[in-house]
Amino acid sequence: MMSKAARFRELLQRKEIARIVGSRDALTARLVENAEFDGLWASSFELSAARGLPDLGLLTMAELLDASALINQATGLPLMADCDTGFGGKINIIRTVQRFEDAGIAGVCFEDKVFPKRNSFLEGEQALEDADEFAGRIEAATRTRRSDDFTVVARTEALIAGQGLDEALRRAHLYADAHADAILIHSKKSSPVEIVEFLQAWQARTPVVVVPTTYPHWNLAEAQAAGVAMVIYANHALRASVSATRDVLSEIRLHGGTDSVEDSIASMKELFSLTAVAQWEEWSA
Ligand code: SPV
Ligand code: MG
Repeated sequence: MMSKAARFRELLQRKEIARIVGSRDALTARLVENAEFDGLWASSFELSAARGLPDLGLLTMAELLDASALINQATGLPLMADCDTGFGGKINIIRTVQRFEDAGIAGVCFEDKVFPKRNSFLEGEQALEDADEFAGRIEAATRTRRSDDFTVVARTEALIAGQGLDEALRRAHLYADAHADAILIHSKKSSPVEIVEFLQAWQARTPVVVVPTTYPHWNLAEAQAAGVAMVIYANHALRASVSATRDVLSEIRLHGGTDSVEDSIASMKELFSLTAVAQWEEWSA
């Protein structure tokens, strides 16, 4: 059987665009698998939010690893971990790759911002790391992995930082020279125009990953035609949970009971199934 890392690499390289989904816990990962997506994203935003924290580089490497390993073990889907800026300098990136590969994670993504990074959609300054320094870290990451299948994605935040297409391309080429397997190009524009310009100039030098949070009307077929290899639906499961939980709690409070929400929330039977109780009962027999 192919390893998860090999399957993730295949997702990036196949003709058909791949779709992975932010999953903050094992249960969400099971829902993602049941909905037949291709893989999982351990999102720094979602994992921070689930702990009541902002996405400001507060999670430690050990916290992200612990969460990623639990999510990874819950399904057969390959998982890419969002390792932010890599928790420090080059040696921290090296240890991060060692630990995540050992945990059976399929790949990691590092972004070229200064630690502690700020979520890409926050207003205010987005400070970029020196491009050569970051390329050196990516080179170290790719040298460290034991299996060639373990994927290292380099994410450039040049567009997020308002530095324009030329700087995004300069950085992406440096990271590809440093053997990044794919480039994640992020944008906070409400249209994919700067992503499309990037893809046209990039000429498929490596697979390209995008996070279409702010340009949701760009559909999968259009993204594939423009040359995207993988999309990340980074925060939709969390946002769906927040709105559903908020609405159900307010309904219960308003009606003084749970009768009116009973039909709209997942049944206990569904939860038993998602937690594989039948399998565990069989093992305990
Ligand atoms: C995440 O999901 O943590 C990401 C994507 O890195 S974004 O929130 O858009 O920065
Ligand atoms: Mg993140």
